Amino acid sequence: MPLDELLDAVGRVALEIRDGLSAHRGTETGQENPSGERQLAADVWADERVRARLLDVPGVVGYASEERSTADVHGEDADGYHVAVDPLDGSSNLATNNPLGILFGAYDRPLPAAGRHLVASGYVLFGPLTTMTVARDGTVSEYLLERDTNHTPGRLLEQGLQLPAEPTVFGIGGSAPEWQKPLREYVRSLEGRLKQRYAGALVADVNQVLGYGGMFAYPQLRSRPDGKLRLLFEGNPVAHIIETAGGRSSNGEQSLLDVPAERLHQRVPVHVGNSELIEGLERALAES
Ligand code: AFP
Repeated sequence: MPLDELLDAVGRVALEIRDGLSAHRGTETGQENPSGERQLAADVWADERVRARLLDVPGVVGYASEERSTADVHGEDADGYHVAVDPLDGSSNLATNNPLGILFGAYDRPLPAAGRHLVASGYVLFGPLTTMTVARDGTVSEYLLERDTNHTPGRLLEQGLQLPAEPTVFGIGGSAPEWQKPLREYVRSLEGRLKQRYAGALVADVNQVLGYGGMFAYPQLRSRPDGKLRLLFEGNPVAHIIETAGGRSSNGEQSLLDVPAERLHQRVPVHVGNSELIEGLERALAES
């Protein structure tokens, strides 16, 4: 099945990238990506690798990434999977050897497209273990990625992952003085009940929400009314994973999966986690 082949290809290229990280550490390109952020040599290298491997998969006809300004569509026929990738999510963590990973979503139509058109999404986490978490067919599964294994896309660690009912952690990007006042007050109401933990890489911050229950947000900031994260490459895949695991996502008003996608590199405020926390946050923002 093409989707299985796509996931298998993500797993294989992830191991190549993990092996090449130390060689690409610390090198600047002096360039910016299409969102105007500093581009590291590791970002460009990972993007080339992932693009080549994924466009080789039968059934994958389009590739878009945070690192290139336009989508790459192969052939005349637009039917097939259009893959949106953050090839090295959290790459600034490479300098300090903190966790980072790969984020991806496979859409059934040309990009940009809304998250409702995702047929699968997932992330690879380069942590103490290299794991791949995938949402497809209404189920979230976690795989261990290892070399020399017969398992594809990896050794199954868990199937049917659901957010724990009792949340324990939260992490919020940006600095508190930059948040809207209702968000600051909402966060204050969580303190004491939840523990604050923030990795600075979306894959790691979402992974801990999936494991412990809680909330992650990269909200609207005074200096960035649309937040920092990109809808196609970051917001949609994590929303799809968290919603499939029984949680909720929001741009502050509605599910991220319903946010119309107008531009490839469009930013969006991201809030994901246990339903009661995201509903509480939406209420707090609406009352402002
Ligand atoms: P980098 O890829 O530049 O490290 O950015 C990572 C990221 O896009 C996302 O993975 C994090 O959630 C967010 O930015 C962290 O941003 P701050 O550095 O502002 O905390």
